[in-house]
Amino acid sequence: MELEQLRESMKMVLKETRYQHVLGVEEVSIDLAVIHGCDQRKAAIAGILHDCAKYFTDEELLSECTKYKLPVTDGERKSVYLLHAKVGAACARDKYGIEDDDILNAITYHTTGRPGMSLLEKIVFTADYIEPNRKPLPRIEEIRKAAYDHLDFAVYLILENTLEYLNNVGTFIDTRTNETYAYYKNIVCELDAEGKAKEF
Ligand code: DGI
Ligand code: FE
Ligand code: FE
Repeated sequence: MELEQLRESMKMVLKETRYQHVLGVEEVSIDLAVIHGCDQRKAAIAGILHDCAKYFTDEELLSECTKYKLPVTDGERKSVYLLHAKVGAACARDKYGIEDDDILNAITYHTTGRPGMSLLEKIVFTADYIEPNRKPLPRIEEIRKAAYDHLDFAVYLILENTLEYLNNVGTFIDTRTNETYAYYKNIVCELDAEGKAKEF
């Protein structure tokens, strides 16, 4: 499918505000792809489709998991909306004909991240958080700057914010989110305060 067709499909299945978010993620993903040397078309596709299952109800998400034989973790059972990421990837393949594993993984891991993400995965994870249509989030300017200068540092800051938010709300935190945070924290411990690699 052409990019415009994918956008049209999203316009049909998402609410207007969510559709604007998707266009924002597409645009920022392309920007980050240019800056960090990633495939722009893949970034655009992943950006457009990352929330394609966002409108599913909990029941639908669970039944899609059965249909596509997707395993459901304990964390996902407690916070079923987390499944919009992996169900989204299954739909991207099944309904929108996406076969590229890197794009599908970028969709699967856009909410929790995962240790050792590919460049495309980090781009979509970050673009999802910093796109201009999101309502203001703490330290957003610092995170936007980091996204352009040092992507791993941006991923770390996003996870730090997300975990603080989830802890404040008292929501159950998925093991994968904690693992991703620990992994990127370990990486940035080797960076200085500006997010630049320390010289050894
Ligand atoms: O779908 P979006 O709203 O664009 O963004 P998203 O897919 O990153 O989902 C964001 C929400 O997911 C946000 O409120 C934080 C939440 N989240 C991230 N990691 C976890 C989590 N929620 C739970 N319960 N557990 C997690 O580990
Ligand atoms: Fe999402
Ligand atoms: Fe999103």
